[in-house]
Amino acid sequence: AEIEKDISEALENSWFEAHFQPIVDVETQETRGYEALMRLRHGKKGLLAPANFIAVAEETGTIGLIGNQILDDALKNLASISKLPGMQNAYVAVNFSPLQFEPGLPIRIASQASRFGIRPSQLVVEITEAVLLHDNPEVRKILDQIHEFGCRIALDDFGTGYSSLSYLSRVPVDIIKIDQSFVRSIGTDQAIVAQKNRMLMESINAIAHKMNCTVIAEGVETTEQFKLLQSLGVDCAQGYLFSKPRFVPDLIREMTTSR
Ligand code: G
Ligand code: G
Ligand code: MN
Ligand code: NA
Repeated sequence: AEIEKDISEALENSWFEAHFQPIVDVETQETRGYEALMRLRHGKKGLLAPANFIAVAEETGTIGLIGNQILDDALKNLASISKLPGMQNAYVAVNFSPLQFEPGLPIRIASQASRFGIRPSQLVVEITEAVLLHDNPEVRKILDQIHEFGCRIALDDFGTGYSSLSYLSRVPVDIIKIDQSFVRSIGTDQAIVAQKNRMLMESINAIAHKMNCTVIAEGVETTEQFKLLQSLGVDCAQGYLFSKPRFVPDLIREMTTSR
């Protein structure tokens, strides 16, 4: 209905934008890369967050076309950021829906990366376990091809699903993103929950490192949470403490005027 109309209008007018949220190195606090978070800049309604339309786009099958616009916008924006001093190795992590894993995806990624002058190592493909749920050999082959090409695979929302651990042996995962729910309790008055989540994050970090994966903690909002993650030896952090997802031209303007 209403939202379907918004989506088709947005597709026609290229209203989908990838906003960038920095992912920072826990030791140096330098930005290593960005997660691309989709927004729909509606001609009349303003900026719409994906919560309003992703489920509908998945049901109606438009998510593939939306995903293509987001991938292109993310690569184009990363190309601009890469030109700034010291940013030539920055990466962008793009979220992919299960429905996007069709046989044409690896070739599309390769051709769009080359079109925008992005090296494969500068693209991270973020998946959730929804992508892996049925252990579809076709999907695994596609992930293998993307990994072989040189892009990294990140497992998002880690620790919240049904059997996240078993995927680590079957899929070429390079990055594990600790879900924000673990970080959120740190520093609240729920001391026992916080203590248990601290131990869980410590264990996830150890497993991930044993599997040669980089660990990113999400949803970091306070200095206290950040310090704890530093002490746990987590590699990178992402969250409002550093920045909200930003419209990339604004981000670039600030990066070029603040130096
Ligand atoms: O950006 P938040 O800002 O509101 O994102 C909400 C949810 O939407 C998150 O679970 C996120 O993974 C998902 N999401 C954000 N951008 C994209 C995208 O480009 N593609 C897909 N499939 N999901 C996205
Ligand atoms: O599911 P996924 O991890 O892809 O989506 C990340 C979601 O979390 C996005 O909606 C993003 O805007 C949001 N987010 C990013 N950083 C923070 C944070 O520090 N706190 C909260 N509450 N949400 C965040
Ligand atoms: Mn994500
Ligand atoms: Na997440």
